[in-house]
Amino acid sequence: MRITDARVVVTCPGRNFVTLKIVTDEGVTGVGDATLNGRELAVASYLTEHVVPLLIGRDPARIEDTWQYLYRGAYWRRGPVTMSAIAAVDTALWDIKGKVAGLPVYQLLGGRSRDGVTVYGHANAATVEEVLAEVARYADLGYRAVRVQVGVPGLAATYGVGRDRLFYEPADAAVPTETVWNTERYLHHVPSVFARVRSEFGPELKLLHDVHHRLTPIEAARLGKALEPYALTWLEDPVPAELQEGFRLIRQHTTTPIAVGEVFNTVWDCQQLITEQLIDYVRTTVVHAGGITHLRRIFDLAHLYHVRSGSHGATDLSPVCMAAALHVDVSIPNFGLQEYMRHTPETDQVFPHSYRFADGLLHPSEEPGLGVDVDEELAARYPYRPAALPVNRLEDGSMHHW
Ligand code: EZ4
Ligand code: CO
Repeated sequence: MRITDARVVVTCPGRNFVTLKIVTDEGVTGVGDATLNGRELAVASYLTEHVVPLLIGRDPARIEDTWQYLYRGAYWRRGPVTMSAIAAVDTALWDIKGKVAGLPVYQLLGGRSRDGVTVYGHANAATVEEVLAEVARYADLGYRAVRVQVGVPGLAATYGVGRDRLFYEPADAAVPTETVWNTERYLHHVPSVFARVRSEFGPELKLLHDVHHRLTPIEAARLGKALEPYALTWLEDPVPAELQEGFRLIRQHTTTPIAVGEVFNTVWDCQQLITEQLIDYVRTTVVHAGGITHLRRIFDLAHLYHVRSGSHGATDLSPVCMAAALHVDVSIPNFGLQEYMRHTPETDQVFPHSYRFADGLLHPSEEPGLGVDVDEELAARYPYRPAALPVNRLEDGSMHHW
């Protein structure tokens, strides 16, 4: 079998997605997500100009060799653009291998380790009263885990508090929206929110919170300590993670579990975090961390150090990524949680898929391969629309982390 074609599909059914579709001489095709929020066309161009020409004529069965060829062959290693492009190729090749074998991809990864994939939903609201109603809605839908983000009094906009209830979408404008941040107000407010949520919903519901890289280690340590009575499942991205040893200070001060990694693209980004047991959940995912092949390498290292998976699954990761993530999630020994933000009906139509949600769990497709596709004709009806993620400033105008 040989690869005869590879097409890069850019589409905007409500938000932008980049998808690679690999075609073989035997008519078997595979898909991979290549979406990098706010930088979509950089990956599309990397694929079209530098990767697709190398794929034509290759044996699609050689997944590991193709991964190494694209990683080492670029000379310029790592980085989100390169690794998202490699991820798309890798994911599509796993899809093809599953279809050729007549098996869902999770069977090729060792088979099921669990009945289903526990996911968390997103309760976002401006006020505490509203967010309690949102948490209740997710609990009613059967969710066993909920991430809680709430507006901070005195701040016009807060990360994770969307304009639309069900479809939170931060990439909202061609030129980044500017938001304003105040750490003192935030640190003062958040513990009181979780006190309310925990007392209302009891001990069983898993609660999570995303700091979105906005604190320093000592501030994060203070927040982690303040949240201990409310037994969070994780505190996410407490600080920017370029400095991996920065997490040691947080660790020394709090038993609140720490999750990080949605912006990581290789195992090297979390090597120290994992091997020094500075985190509890690693949030790397298929599309941004080099595909199924490399993600499994990260999770295997994590498993040695009691670190569990907690893959990113926001709406900018397409149903193709979610389909692939579920095959990994259901098969690995150290699965923790999977983020799940519902896509809009338009997106679901462009990416027909057969994974399904029931009782707080997602179930991977039982079809051969990944069980997801891209409808290229429908995709063409939704042209690309430039959309960037926001930026964030302190009240004195200083650039801060978003
Ligand atoms: O801001 O996916 O945990 N989820 C998140 C997301 C990210 C976006 C970035 O593209 O932090 O909402
Ligand atoms: Co996050």
